[in-house]
Amino acid sequence: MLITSAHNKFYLTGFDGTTATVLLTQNSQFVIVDFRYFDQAKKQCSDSDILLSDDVNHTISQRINDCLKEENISRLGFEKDQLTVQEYENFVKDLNAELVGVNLSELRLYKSVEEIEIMQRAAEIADEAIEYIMGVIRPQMKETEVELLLYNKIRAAGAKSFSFNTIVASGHRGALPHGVASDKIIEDHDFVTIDFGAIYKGYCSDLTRTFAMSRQADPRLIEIYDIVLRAQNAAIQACRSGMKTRDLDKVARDIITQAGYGEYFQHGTGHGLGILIHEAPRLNQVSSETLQEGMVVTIEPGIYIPGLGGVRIEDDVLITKDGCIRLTKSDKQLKYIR
Ligand SMILES: [Mn+2]
Repeated sequence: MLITSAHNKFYLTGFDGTTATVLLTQNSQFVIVDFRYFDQAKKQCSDSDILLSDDVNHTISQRINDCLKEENISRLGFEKDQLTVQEYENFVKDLNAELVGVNLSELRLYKSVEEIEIMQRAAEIADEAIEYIMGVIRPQMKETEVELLLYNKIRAAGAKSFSFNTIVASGHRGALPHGVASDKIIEDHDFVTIDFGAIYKGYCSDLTRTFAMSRQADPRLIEIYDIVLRAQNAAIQACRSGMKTRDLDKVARDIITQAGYGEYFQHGTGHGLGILIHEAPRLNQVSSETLQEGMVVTIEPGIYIPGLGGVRIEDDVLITKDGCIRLTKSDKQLKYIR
């Protein structure tokens, strides 16, 4: 099996540099790198054989072909959802094996004890950062200023970066489910939704909190907050090993629909989380996976009303036999900043 995606290379070998090709055979695990990454690969991939490539006599394809020949391999799997057409054509032309497309999206479904420990810390870093922000955010700040404060906080706590472009959506921008931080000034009575995460030791957290800048916030948003919180808590209460992902989505969706806001909740209730911010399983109305012990997923219902604003509340949970354990633990009672 040829591994070309950064996330699966990291998962399988520990290599987190930008350029390497990984080859898994029945007997061995090869990491093929050029001189820039040789020392790094030696250090990070202690279970692998490190092969040096260059542009002339030992190209990546030649290195792979040597291994194929050595182990008498005629069929080689590749990640069919991860190669460009150009890269695929080059491999077909250069490699002495039949290429077989494989989808590895289920490879990282179940988290090990070590992975869960790391993800717990990634979640704690996000918890600490949102608590800090709620203490320092003030009217007249730009959304991007809040983003920068968050960034400095997670970096100081040991995170490598955000796990995706941070959403800071205040006032009417709260109606944008993916309203990344803009130049908008946060006003005295805005609701503010912040959705962000930290990458810690290669693993993502994903946390959303919505809060009010003052008690004079729009009462319709305060009502919506209560509905979203009930939906989110109900889904957390309901989730357990053996449950169908679409049934979990339905728990949150039914509460929002019964409250009359179904048409304003158009995304799924959550998604798997790990090395990637979005991975298997998906929690939405059509997903047919089954939750199992060891999966980590987000639970994040929301209501978004154009012209008014929106509310989303998100936690990361570890699925257990009888329920789930929350990895993110920030308080969810509606907070008024002033
Ligand atoms: Mn999320």
